[in-house]
Amino acid sequence: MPTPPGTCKRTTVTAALPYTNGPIHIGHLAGVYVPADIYCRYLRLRNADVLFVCGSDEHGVAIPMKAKKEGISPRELIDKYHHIIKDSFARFGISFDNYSRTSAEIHHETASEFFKKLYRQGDFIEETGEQLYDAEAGQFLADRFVTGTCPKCGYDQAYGDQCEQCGTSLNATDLIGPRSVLTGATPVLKKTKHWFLPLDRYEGFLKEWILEGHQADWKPNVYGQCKSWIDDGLKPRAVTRDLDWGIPVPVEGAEGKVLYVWFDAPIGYISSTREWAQREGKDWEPYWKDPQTRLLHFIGKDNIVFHCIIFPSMLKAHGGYILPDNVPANEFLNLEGQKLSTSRNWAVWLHEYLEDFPDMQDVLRYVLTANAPETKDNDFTWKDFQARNNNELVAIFGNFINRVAVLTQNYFGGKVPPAAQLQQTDLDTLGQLREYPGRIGDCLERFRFREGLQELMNLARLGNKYLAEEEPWKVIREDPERVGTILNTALQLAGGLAVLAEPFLPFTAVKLRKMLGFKALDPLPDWGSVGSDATPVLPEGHLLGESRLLFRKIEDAEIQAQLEKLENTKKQNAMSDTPLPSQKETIVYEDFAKMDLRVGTILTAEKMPKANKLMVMQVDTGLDTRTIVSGIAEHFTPQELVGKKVTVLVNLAPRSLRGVESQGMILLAEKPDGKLVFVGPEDADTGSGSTIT
Ligand code: B3M
Ligand code: ZN
Repeated sequence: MPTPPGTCKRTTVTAALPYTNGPIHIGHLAGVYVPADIYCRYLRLRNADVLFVCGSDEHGVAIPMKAKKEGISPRELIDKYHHIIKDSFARFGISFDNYSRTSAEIHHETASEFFKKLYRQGDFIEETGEQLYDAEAGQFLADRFVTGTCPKCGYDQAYGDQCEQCGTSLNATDLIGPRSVLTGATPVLKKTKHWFLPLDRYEGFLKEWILEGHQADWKPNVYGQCKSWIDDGLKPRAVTRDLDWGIPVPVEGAEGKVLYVWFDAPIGYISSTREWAQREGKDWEPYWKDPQTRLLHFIGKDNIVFHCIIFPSMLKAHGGYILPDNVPANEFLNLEGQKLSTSRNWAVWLHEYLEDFPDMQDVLRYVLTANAPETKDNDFTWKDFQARNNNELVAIFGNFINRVAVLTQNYFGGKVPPAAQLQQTDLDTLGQLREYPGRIGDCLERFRFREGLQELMNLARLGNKYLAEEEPWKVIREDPERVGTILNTALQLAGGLAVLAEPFLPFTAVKLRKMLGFKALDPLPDWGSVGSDATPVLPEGHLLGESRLLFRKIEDAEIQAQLEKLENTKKQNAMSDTPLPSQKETIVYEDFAKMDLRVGTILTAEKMPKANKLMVMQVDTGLDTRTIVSGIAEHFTPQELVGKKVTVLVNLAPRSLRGVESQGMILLAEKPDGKLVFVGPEDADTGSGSTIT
């Protein structure tokens, strides 16, 4: 049965281990890391014992595939992206207690021991069977090395181990019409030995643990996927692979084989915990073995089967481990209406965002939480990003805080004034403030982060409404004491925001606490103390700090720059999608010898009036200076062209273009993004007319 949050001794929170085949993008953040971080920050503010672990997932076929594409070794690839990922998480405020990596020795050791225990217990089926093999590449095809049609949903880009469309886990031989990703060849079947985890043997346990035990508290999208797999009948799954990249299978007769990445990766959570415990001098076992520990996995929906069916079956088989209490998987986030894609560079990369929008981590945290795909796929657009920043963070949250700080500075020298005579309106407002820790806390404990953020913004709205109704700027003339009471009340709301915003907007919370005169190392007021008049967050006489704007407006030009970046990506993708024109029919040398190519220099250039694409140029070919007309006016300005050395086909018959005779052809090439470049001998003698052979 689920462990109610308030009754557990400690909480272990894991976040899916990102593959080191690329950087982190907003889909990863919205789906997994921002909600997990909000949840852990909240628990810390409730003085709970929480451990938040993650690390880089450095095995699996995705790594050697990407390394080959980048022309580097798998080792170089994982080092490159592990550091980019780890650094960008830290700069974005994802507050892991430990961020490890599955290439670490401690993980190899932990995963090997785990495998050997199941092996010794006889939990695996050892079987020599037929697997897909690419005879051309001389390699077995597993996981992403093979693609084909999913037998369950018909998706034609399913991988050998999983269909990303419907989430079903697959054995490669299940695929319809499999194709090798390495050579495109149709695979053949070849015998090889592997070790299988007999998931069917855990059907009874899974039915009782999930279908009976978690129907009420697991998200419908998670529970539903588990139910459909269990109802479809579970099959043995290979947990070893014929690969040279991964953790060697630690038993006799397994040369050339490694652990399947989805066998070792979830054990990475345990390794990361062990690594943390070694560093901190703690005992790791209670976080994974004490029944009074609550274990939570934050993941994306394509990882549900591994975290709810396979890993729990492994833990059950091993014995001695607790099982996840909840797996609050999110759906997917799209970008400008299209699926995010690492391979097609269709993404907003975290490390690039941090460069383009310095000191604005919380704006992205805010927008990704406000649009979180908690129950269905959702979309990120740059226009919405700008609107939410300008119309919500600046206009509501920032505006309220700025008014309270400036008015207190102007009327009371920045000191919290006495709350002399509280009127009903003040009491009502403070009464509402007292409800917010519970309202927001309840949302977070049910993994409803969007709702929790909406409640936080409602508190800021309450502050604006209160000031608008009490109008201290008018009352100050005849009743400064009343204004003191109004601002004291408003400051309690501001102090409440400084505490309650921390899980969502940690960078803003720090700025706000400084503005409110807290020192960086002051212990944070307790979550539950917000609104209590026994321990006001901002007592009378407390001196505020220097006031500053918490948020700035985002200008159209900044958004336009991002949209242009995506437009370029679209063009590059379109180019790479467009098959290159096949080679023309073969010509003989004599045909080529007829062409007279010279090095020319453009002396003058001007756009042809009323012809958008045409540029009229005077070109020194070394033989003479002649007029050449080219359709390049949308790619270059006349200024860019003057002095340019170009390759000219000088013996092309003259052609009249819009009444201007063109006497030759300048050679250009088109790049994937559609830009034109000169095929030009930059270092050749200018206008020498030397013949190119
Ligand atoms: N590396 C991420 C993914 O499938 C995968 C998660 C592992 S969590 C143990 O996108
Ligand atoms: Zn499918």
